[in-house]
Amino acid sequence: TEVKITRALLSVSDKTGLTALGQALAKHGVELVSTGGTAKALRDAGLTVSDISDLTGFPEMMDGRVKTLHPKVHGGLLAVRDNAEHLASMEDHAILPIDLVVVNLYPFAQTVAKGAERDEIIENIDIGGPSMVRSAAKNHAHVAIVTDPSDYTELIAALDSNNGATDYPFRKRLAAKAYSATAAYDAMISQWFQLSDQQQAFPDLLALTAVKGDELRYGENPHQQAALYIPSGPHTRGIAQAEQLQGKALSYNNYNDADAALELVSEFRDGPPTVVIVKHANPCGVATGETLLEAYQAALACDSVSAFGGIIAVNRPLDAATAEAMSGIFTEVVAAPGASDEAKAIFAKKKNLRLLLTGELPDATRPGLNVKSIAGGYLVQSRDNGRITRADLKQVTKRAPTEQELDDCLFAWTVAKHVKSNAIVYAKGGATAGVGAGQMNRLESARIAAWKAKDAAEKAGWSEARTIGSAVASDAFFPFADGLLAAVEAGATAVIQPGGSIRDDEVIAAADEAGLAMVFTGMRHFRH
Ligand code: 93A
Repeated sequence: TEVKITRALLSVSDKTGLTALGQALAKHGVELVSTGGTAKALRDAGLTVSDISDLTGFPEMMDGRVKTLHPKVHGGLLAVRDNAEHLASMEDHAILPIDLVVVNLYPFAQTVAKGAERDEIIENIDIGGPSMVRSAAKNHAHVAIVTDPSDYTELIAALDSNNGATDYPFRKRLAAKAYSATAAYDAMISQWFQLSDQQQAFPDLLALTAVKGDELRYGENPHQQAALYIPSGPHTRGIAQAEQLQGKALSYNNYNDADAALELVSEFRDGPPTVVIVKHANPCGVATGETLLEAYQAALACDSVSAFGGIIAVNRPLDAATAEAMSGIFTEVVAAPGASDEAKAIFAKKKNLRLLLTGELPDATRPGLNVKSIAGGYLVQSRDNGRITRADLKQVTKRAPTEQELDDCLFAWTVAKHVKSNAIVYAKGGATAGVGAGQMNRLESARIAAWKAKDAAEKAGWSEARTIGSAVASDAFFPFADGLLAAVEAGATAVIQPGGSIRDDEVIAAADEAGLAMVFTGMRHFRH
């Protein structure tokens, strides 16, 4: 079962570890044959290599589409070495045996993930590579096939301990891995082809083939089982990839809440210091400030009761003063792009707090997908990456909003996008004043948000609720004037909402009557 390697064909896109492997093979007297880029890399490292075109007698042609697709290659891979007829054919056609193939394929998934044009993606469908992999793996009785650079070390060790030969069990294992690699590669390509032209703009769909990662202690409730799955295809770096510095493993609910917090704070990636506090996947306090500490204090003041046991995300590396302030109440998770050594030391004393370092925050405007399971199927939609700027706003009331009102409108709108519908958010001075989430009618969300703001003012000892002089955002249009009137009653002076109700005229009239400034966004942000 031992096969001494005399000739190896190397053709790799990922050139990791190639030189060391080439040197090891040369040491065992193996003749190296390679395709263009691989041959160049080996030669640059001082190794002797023959070109595939010398072996086939054909030039590499058609932009490299035809390089190794030739009977001299596939005959050399597929010939059964103890079959007289096969040997005669080799003799007749001057086909040389190839005993080792080292191939990794054109980076199809990476090309999709980087958002390449269609033509470039198509060009990255490897044909010759998988063909060689499959030929060599079929003939594993005689040929070794290596498809993963992380197997080079084992191959080199095997050759060193075996006088330049491979044994059957090793070749069989490599063959199994090789077919897995080509199967996964083709599955990925097939998935991409199944997407509509429009969907192909969302490479995350390829991520639907996820692999099981950590088992979670339980699901949303203790009687439910749960696990975290990480996409095998290209995907965004998110909360699932964050580095956990301390504390016990995250639970299902922790992941869900930390994701909500990170997604919202990412809206402020290029903004001033911002802090988001989340409970049950809804923000209960969001604020910007001159410093993170200031932002944290303002976010906490919005709803200090709900913030207990909350999940915090910030858009700046954590500093000591903010970490110290956060240590004041029980917090489940803090997610930050980074943290100073002092901040880490402060949190190290809070054994139950989980500190997650995310690195650079994700781009909130990236394309992507949301997947939700329903009985018997999945609902898949592009993620809500819609964003409104000042230029998109349409003034619909007689009074125009002031600069401060406009800022507060846009801030409240951004937060409302991340609040479960029906969502009503009051904001003032770059901080939420009251959040009404998840009610079955808009009026109730408006009332709850106002009531919470009043409660917060009492707790903080302020003379009045921060809804006085605030801007209010509604994630969808006000179907009647009543929701808007509740906001007037709470003291809001500016309103931001999508517009588009058949009763817009009534709502605008009520706003004018109350002296409000109202702008329409023309975009809705339902979230369920
Ligand atoms: O375009 S191909 O499908 N046609 C071929 O005949 C062929 N032979 C090898 N792609 C082909 N390859 C691939 O080229 C290999 O799978 C490998 O990924 C890549 C190595 O090219 P180079 O050595 O020029 O960097």
